[in-house]
Amino acid sequence: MNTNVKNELLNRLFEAKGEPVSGQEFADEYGLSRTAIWKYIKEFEEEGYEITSIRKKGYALISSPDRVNSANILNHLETSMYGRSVDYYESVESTQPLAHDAAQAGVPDGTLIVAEEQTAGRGRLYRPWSSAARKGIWMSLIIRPTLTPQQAPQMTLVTAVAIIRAIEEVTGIEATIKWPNDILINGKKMTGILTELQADPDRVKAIIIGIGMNVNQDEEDFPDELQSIATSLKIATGQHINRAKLIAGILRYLEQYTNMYEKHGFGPIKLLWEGYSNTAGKRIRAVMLNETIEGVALGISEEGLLELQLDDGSVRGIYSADIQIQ
Ligand code: BT5
Repeated sequence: MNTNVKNELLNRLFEAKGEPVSGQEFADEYGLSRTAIWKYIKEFEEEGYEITSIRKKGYALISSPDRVNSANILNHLETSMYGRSVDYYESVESTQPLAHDAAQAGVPDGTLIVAEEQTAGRGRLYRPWSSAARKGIWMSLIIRPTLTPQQAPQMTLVTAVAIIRAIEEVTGIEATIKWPNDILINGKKMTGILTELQADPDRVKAIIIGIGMNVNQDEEDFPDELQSIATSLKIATGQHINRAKLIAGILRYLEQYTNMYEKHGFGPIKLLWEGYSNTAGKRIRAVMLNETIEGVALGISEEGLLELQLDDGSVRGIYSADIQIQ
């Protein structure tokens, strides 16, 4: 089966916005038989697309299934690079190692690896990440910005701002950021970000941005241990959210903000970020691998470090930690 032709046919059906697409013309264009086109249409129907066949006119798309496949994302996509190439899976262990392999194989800037389900999704330090089938956004984006390896960790903060803006646009909800990689709604975790790097000593080769977002879970969809700490957009809004549209929104803001970061440095992002942070001015405990410290969060530095004023008045910059708000 030629997946490119199949994707193109699906794109045509989307672009026609419910008007019929001539099977005959499409078949002629690609040198295929009409039966081959009919087979593709049957496959789309098996995948959950509703298509009608209109005599002498062709095929019209009535509705598409709730999937985060390439065609559904493309239908909403307004970027020039990010998400223009999508590797879509029904179920994977984790999108993150797939993205690492793809990056090493040289896939284009902005290639997206996305799955309906992860059976071994992971967070920082290989903590498990719950990724129920068709309920959330489980994706890894491969980007190749012109940044130094030292600038790469700030991409977590760039991503957080992009996600907040996209959520606001699609659902009207204002989420908050908990440094460095959590997005919260009503104090509960709704999204986690995992930024990983492939680099030479002086040059970023690729950054893999893993995003895990709870979208359409009800409370009982979360495992017991997460019920008191996790939430989803559906729980917050009472509505089922179109995941493909949300992905397209995240990619648009992320492309825009990554360009801004490359061109103008961290300053403009820092301003946006501080507007959404829920930690500034609060007393927090920062749990790191080999120590735990307490103090008042002042904000973030130009390098993206969390600045903490300790009780003796000194200020410490923190690279990475788990934060508990006191
Ligand atoms: C994170 O780690 O928050 C980063 C999560 C990144 C997940 C994405 S999904 C696509 C890509 N592929 C992957 O395999 N991973 C990335 P961390 O800050 O370490 O938080 C992990 C902690 O969050 C866990 O120890 C749980 O307490 C909690 N947790 C697990 N699943 C959750 C969920 N679905 N919603 C909210 N909290 C969750």
